[in-house]
Amino acid sequence: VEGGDHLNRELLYSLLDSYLKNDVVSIQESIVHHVEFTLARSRYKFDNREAYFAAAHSLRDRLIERWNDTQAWLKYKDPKRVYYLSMEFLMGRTFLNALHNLGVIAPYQEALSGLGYEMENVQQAERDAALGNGGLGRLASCFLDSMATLNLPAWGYGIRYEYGMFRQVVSEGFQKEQPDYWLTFGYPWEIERPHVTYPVKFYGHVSVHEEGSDGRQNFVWNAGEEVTAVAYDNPIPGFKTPTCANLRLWAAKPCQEFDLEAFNTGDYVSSIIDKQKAETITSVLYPDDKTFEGKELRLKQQHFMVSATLQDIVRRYKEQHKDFDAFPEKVAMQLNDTHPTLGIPELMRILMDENRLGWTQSWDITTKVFSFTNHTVLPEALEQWPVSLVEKLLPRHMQIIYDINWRFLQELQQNHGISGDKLGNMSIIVDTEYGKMVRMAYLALVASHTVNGVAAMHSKLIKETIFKDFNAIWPEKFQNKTNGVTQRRWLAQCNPPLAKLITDTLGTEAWVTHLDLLQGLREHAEDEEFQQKWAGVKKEAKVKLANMIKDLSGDEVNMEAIFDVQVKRIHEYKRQFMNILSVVLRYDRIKSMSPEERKDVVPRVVIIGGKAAPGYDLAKRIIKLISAVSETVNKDSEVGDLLKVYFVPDYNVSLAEVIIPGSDLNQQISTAGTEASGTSNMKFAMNGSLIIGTMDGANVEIAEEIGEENMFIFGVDAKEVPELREQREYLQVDPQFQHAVNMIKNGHFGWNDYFNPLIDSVTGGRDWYLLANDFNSYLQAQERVDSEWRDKKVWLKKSILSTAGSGKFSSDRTIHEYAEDIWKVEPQPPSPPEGRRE
Ligand code: AZC
Repeated sequence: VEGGDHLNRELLYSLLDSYLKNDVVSIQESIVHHVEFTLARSRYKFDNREAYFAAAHSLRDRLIERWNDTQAWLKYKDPKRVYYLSMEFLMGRTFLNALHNLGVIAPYQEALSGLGYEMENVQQAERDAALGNGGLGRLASCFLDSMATLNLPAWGYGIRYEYGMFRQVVSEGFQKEQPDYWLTFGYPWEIERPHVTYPVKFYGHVSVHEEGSDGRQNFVWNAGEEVTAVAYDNPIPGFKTPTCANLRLWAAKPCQEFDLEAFNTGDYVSSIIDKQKAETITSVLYPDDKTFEGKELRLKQQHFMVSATLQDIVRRYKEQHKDFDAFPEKVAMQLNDTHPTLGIPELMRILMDENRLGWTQSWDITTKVFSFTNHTVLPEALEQWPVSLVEKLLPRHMQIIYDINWRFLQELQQNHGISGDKLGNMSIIVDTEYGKMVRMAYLALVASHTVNGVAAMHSKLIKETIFKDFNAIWPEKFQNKTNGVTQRRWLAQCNPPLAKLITDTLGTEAWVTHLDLLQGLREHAEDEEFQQKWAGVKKEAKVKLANMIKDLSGDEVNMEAIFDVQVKRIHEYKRQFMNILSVVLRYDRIKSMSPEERKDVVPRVVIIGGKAAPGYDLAKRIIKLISAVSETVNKDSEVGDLLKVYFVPDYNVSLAEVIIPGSDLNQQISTAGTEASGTSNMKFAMNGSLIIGTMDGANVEIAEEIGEENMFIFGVDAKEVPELREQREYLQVDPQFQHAVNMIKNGHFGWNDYFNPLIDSVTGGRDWYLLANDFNSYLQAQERVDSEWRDKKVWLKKSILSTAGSGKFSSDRTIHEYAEDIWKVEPQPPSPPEGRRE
């Protein structure tokens, strides 16, 4: 269907009626068709993996119908669109999600089983798309699901890394990183767009030309290197809506025409090999989520992503508009942290140098389209690129950044009376011991109309700390958008028994798009019959998790135990070390008990998982410590079933989908003021797992919703943290903390020398994250956990209330707020012409 003025709506909707049929036989036909013609295998003999690929292709066909119609519809309507720019999308698997959102799980299940395949086994053949590190990347993926479900005219833009997040192997307790070459057997969910390509330039120099009668200066960037960006589209189906959004990921390919010269020097083979270097730009995801590393390749990746994206957005706009006047009414761009901030000078460059707009108009447009999200206050994560590097790689962008800064500093002086040190403190460019640096967060702030934090407490903190001076001059720029997660993946798909119980109890499935309805579970929280059903559902999920542990360790775990889970990236501020110290004490306490006393111990299965950044030495030692404690504890026959500890290797989205539903208790124990939001806390709460945690990030708002009395809150307040850090050296160390530390130091779990740096990091007046300080309060919270577990009714009530109170934490709510308060975009449900359909 051609877009524009001549789109025939009648035709569009007759196409909707002619969509591929979803009856079992049609699905079987399409699967078998793909076995034969896409995979070129025999339709009489194919294995689970081939069944997966064929089923995926048949589903992909159905996604493409929706994708094409949604995009044609948007082209016809030409509404304001929002583009979510992110260096990471942690998608996980797609098969079940697409089946669920299209409402075709049952017919596919039947179709597959009719052909002799178990849906469960077929699903397992899919590899995770792990193009992200952790919270920030997974949030982007949850947002895509919500944007599609809310029928927003939205696209995600990112990079198609060939190697995603590394595979973590734990060998003798040590983390080893293995490459995740996830595209080996092809990725059926992407659509290659060989015709959607853009040149992306690097290096070289800028020349100035006087042009026209007014003597206007024109800047021409003569690049030293050019690569081609090729688009790969990933359809993002909304839940039970024809809307299918798009995630466009860019891959780098060598550029055909560029430096033909090199080929004439005689060294043909070297020239080819040189060209291959282009592809390295999109070869690997940087696996560090919180420490900034000023690597040139990373800067190249960032520019590559935003340059291709902006060219694409501008091209789409220009297809339907003759000048740039309406650009801010048609385009909103969200920067997911500062990683895509180079989009700002790139848009300025495109407008000024390629479209001949003046500075004032270009700046006016730029500041109306960008908004930016900050995801952390940890200073080591803040991006600062050396001016010398930016200058070398992107000479024109560096000039533009200087200009932006110059004008900004003028404004500070003239309109805000700022001078001296304060002026220097706010400058985008700063002189440091390593030379001049570009502070990317400041650049993002100056050019964005809005900046937001990701939970109420975090949004308040950024105004008081890292962006204090900016808040003083532009308070209206600052907003909060508390994170959320998609209940489609994190409840409906990953926990079908619980989803069914909720639907049966509420008498409606509407919570799948209106999560607030979960409130309706509150009135059943103390109903004994309902509690029994709830317990049954939790048991089913625990069995799945127990099976996973069995596969991992060979152990049959005690189903009566509390399944106590901490899964997230390994980081000092997240305090996995504090968790394991309390496990050490628990172990020691059980050991010192008489057999009679042991009868009263509440059994625990402690499950910890997460990846350490490959260069993060202390985090790697924490993994080894968990493994060492696990080894000693699990084989101690005196302790037996009362305590087990497991480190789950290679924690990822698919494992999370098993671990989260199966947990009774989850740990969200970061030092107050360090975890911007957290999002697993929301997923756990939705699945009826109780939180033991600090008043940090979104835990604060979760406590408001489900009630502090239904969580196990402990630890100091964020307000107290700065002062406590000052006093660290002089504080009395908790004796139990000292005891646990000593056990490790004295070699109780072996490897004592190896753990010294870890111990040093929390003793002798260091302890930046205040483990010793919070330890006693943490142990008391753990005591409360045990005592409340003993009373099954109390626990079940709290579990039900956790789910009932998690309605606020749907990414649908978050995205709705972004759309209304920041992007000003409206839902565009593909709607039929008057009088047709429904
Ligand atoms: C994370 C935050 O640490 C986490 O608290 C938050 O829930 C998540 O973003 C989503 O907002 N941050 C990151 O993963 N990375 C960076 C650079 O902050």
